Amino acid sequence: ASAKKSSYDILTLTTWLLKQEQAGVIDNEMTIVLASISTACKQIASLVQRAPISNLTGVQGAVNVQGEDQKKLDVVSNEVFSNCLKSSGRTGVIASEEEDVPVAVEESYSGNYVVVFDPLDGSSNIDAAVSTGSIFGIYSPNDECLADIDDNGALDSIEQRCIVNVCQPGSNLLAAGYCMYSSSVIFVLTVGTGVYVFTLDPMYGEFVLTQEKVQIPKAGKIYAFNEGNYALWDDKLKQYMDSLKEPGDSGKPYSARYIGSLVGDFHRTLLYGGIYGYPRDKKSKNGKLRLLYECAPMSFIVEQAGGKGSDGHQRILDITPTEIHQRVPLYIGSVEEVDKVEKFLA
Ligand code: P6P
Repeated sequence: ASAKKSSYDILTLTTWLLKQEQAGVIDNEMTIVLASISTACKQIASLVQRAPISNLTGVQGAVNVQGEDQKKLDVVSNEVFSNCLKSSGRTGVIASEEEDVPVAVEESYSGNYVVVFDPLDGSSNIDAAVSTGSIFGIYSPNDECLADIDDNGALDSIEQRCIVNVCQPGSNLLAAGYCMYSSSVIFVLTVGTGVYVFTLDPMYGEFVLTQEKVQIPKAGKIYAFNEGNYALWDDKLKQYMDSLKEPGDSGKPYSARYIGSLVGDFHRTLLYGGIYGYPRDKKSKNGKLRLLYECAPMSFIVEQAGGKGSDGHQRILDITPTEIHQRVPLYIGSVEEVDKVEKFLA
């Protein structure tokens, strides 16, 4: 007989990971990498929540490879993420939004996963205590590609091997997730068997399972675009945007919601339905968001929830990066909403 569910039948992330390992969905090394990522996210959550107290708001005074002013917390979050991954001993290569090039991890001694991450996305919101988040994706090493190149003796430097390991299409992702630092600290994860949501219980510092096998609504009347860029958009995109403002069959136009933090806008879209978009424009020919550690992980998650991630014409997960900080336009959310914008852009 199944054991009676006690009121304390709580499933923590740690227990959930061990169950996936026991079921053969992930191996022990992946379990440890994901546990180390969740530890990094808990540390970043506490840093973010106390930023004004511990003088961690404001800029670091440096510019990153993206040409963006690094916030103090960008730098600290990157160190926290990198240190947790390195000390896990299971990662071979890490690539961060905050690092110019991928880094080979010397400390790894068992397993050599490739981890890509944006340690603190939306950090311009920190000083106003608005939602931010960490985004990550995990690959196996790109052995096939390395073998081809090795056969031709074309590859010599460690750095080049790291770049080859990292430049894989999102369809190769084994796991992806994000941690949102908001009114709750929410850890969202997929290992290819659906999307699971965990909420940090501050009473004892554990992520607790609060939603399983999330399915995004097939359609939704909320759109998240920065319409301040409207004048810079293609005419077809302007026609799409104008169409959202017409009452339409339902008699009600869409609602605009824009947090200015991909993790916050994405999480609301995942649960309520709708669409988030960061299009290309006359200034930014490929849009703003990075394929490797923003668009691909989010697209893996949304597809696992029955949604769609597109660059306006093709599936994000089918795009192979040619350089690690490559930008792509992003339209992500409910299938019917992404289909609609693709039709306008065709
Ligand atoms: P804009 C944050 O810098 C970010 O990368 C995403 O998190 C966010 O959705 C977007 O850029 C906001 O960009 O140009 O609208 O301020």
